[in-house]
Amino acid sequence: MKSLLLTGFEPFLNFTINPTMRIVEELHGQEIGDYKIHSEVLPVDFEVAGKKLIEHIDKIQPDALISLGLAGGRYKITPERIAININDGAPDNNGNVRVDETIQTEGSEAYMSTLPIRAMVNRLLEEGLPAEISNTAGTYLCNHVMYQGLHYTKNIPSGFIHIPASHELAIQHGKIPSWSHEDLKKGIIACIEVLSENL
Ligand code: PCA
Repeated sequence: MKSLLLTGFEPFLNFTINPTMRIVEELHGQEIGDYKIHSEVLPVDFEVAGKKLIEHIDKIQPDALISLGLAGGRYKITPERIAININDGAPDNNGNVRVDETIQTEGSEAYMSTLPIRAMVNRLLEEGLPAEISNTAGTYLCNHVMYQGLHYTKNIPSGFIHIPASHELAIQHGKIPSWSHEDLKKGIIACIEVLSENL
């Protein structure tokens, strides 16, 4: 059986819950398609997130890497197409501020996801779950982790999926669209099944 490193993120900014955390925790140890899932939660910290990701990759030696992040305000599950070599945005959870900073001085300007993102979107739509490819992961921690993952792992499928808020988060936040936790999790399981079938 192959191994898949599945990462989520801790809460950040005014999002008091990060729905990716519960999803990855519940999927840890499960077998989906040909993959045994190994889950980790990453800090929302420009200094630490990439280093932690690389430590996990070195330790687990996964056959695939999928990172999840919350896109509060989005309506659909959105596999990301591209990560860019930029850190920029609001202060992270430890107050680090990055402005127009290069992530890897020797790295490409951008890396394309090596996940089967079109097939993932098609499967989600078949299952009645709203989905589309996103052409920007932003410049905050999600883009950072997607970029670092693609820069570091050259030979395995690797990429990032943004998800909408859960109902639990939306109740606290008050102004964002939301999905049930079960549907969010079902969508991520479907994406992993598609990856397994596309090997
Ligand atoms: N979403 C943020 C960072 C952590 C998360 O879950 C982002 O989209 O960059």
